[in-house]
Parts: sequence; C-alpha cells; structure tokens
Amino acid sequence: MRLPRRKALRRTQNNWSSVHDYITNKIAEEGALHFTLIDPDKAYGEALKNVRKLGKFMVEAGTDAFLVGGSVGVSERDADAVVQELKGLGVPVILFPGNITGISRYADAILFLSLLNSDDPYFIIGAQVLGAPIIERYGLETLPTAYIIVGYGGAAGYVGKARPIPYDRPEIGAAYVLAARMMGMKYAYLEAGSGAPEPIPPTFIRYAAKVKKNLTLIVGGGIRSPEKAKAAVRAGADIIVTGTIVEKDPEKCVEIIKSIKRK
Ligand code: 1GP
Repeated sequence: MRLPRRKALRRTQNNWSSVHDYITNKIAEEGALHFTLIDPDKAYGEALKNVRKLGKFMVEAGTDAFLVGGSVGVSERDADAVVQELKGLGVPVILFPGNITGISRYADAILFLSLLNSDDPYFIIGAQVLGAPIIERYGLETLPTAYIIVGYGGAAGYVGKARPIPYDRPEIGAAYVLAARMMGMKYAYLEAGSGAPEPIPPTFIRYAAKVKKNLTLIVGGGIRSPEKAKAAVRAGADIIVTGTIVEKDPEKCVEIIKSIKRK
C-alpha cells in the first residue's frame, strides 16, 4: 500500500509551503528564532503523555519549531510517537537524528546533518547514504546542515566520534563554517552538547557569523538563561536550541524566547 506523500499533506494542513522558507522569512521578520528540542529517549511511556501539553506550552511561549532527536536510544517508533504528539500545534516539527533510526515519516522536515568534525566517515557520509532513500520515500524536506561539535560535546560528540573544537579556537570553527558554506550547506549547527556546563562563547559564534553569509547559524548546548541566549544571538546566532531547560524548567523558556526576539 502506498502512503500519501507528506508534502501534499503539509500544504493542506500548515501555513508554510516549505520549512526552509518558513525559517528564512521568520528570521528576517523577528531577528532570531528559538527551537525546542525534544529527545524521544526521554519522552516515552508515561513521559510521552506530557509531550503534547509541553509542546502547547512552548508554542504559547513563542518557540518557532520543534526539533525531535537524540544521540542514544531512539527508534523510528519512538521518533514517530513524539512527532505525532507535536504535530498540528502551528510550528514545524523537524527531525534532528543521531542515526538512521531517528527518521520519522510524520515530520515536516529533517536536518540532513553531516557531522563535519567526526573522525568516523559513518557520521560524515555513511549514515546519510543509508538514510537518503528512506527520506526520499517519506517525501521529507531536507535542510542540509553542517553539524559541528564544539567544547564539551556531550553525548553527540562521544557517539559521533567528534574531535570537538576548543572554545578558545574560534578560527577553527570559522574555517568549518566557511567550508560548509563552500560545500553548499544551508545551515551550520554549532553544538556544545546537550547539558554542556557552559554554552559556546560569544567570541566563537562571532567568528562563525562573520563568514556565514547566507548560511543560517544554529547554536545549541548549555543555553539555560536569557542572558546566555541573548549573548549568542548578539554574537550572530540565527537560531538557538534549548533542550535541557525545556525538560527541567519550561517557565524559564518564556524569558529566554522573549530575550532573543526583536522588541
Ligand atoms: C543539544 O544543542 C542541544 O543538541 C540542546 O542542548 O540540552 O543543553 O539545551 P541543551
């Protein structure tokens, strides 16, 4: 049996024709965006029941999209369940897969990630080759993204066998962003790792922003306060991602989101 293509469904249900256009237009209007990360590994069983409620709260708080994914323990079924809970809340649901098991047919788009500073070709091009036919079959919109691990790195850095760029070597980060731009990537995601003790320093982001041109700069990992969020945006981040603070203290996200939006 053939399933309907997601694109056709998306057009009838949502206000955007493509997630990439939605992101680009919203950045032009609002200055910077906030993405809420939900890890299916932490949202199964009883916890899954709270996902929709949390999602609604985050949309009311002004989040611009959901990212669904994680580095460890995510099956396609888990991703499906979380994506379905978050659908229809008015903002896109975008996959942020740690591996090919994180591809859900129900999502609006997928960050098609290449972990550029991995030492293992699997995370640079191997998983992408295995995942591409699945993504094509599901009709998912792809957002070509250079994934760059910085500093602490967390589970993403460990699992992805990355050589994280030190916080005090921003010129290396900028060189990666430059290479990503030259390769035709549309997004670069500077990742400190979920739960990083300190987020990526503004100077590091500033170096990357200086060379990014049309590329959209995503920054995440360790952002838990409005001050840090604002500092990242002032330094040139187009999108900030928060995961841990959403799980621990969603109320705090109201201030975080307010702090990054143009008044
Ligand atoms: C992880 O960048 C994200 O990919 C979010 O990190 O959980 O520290 O907010 P936090």
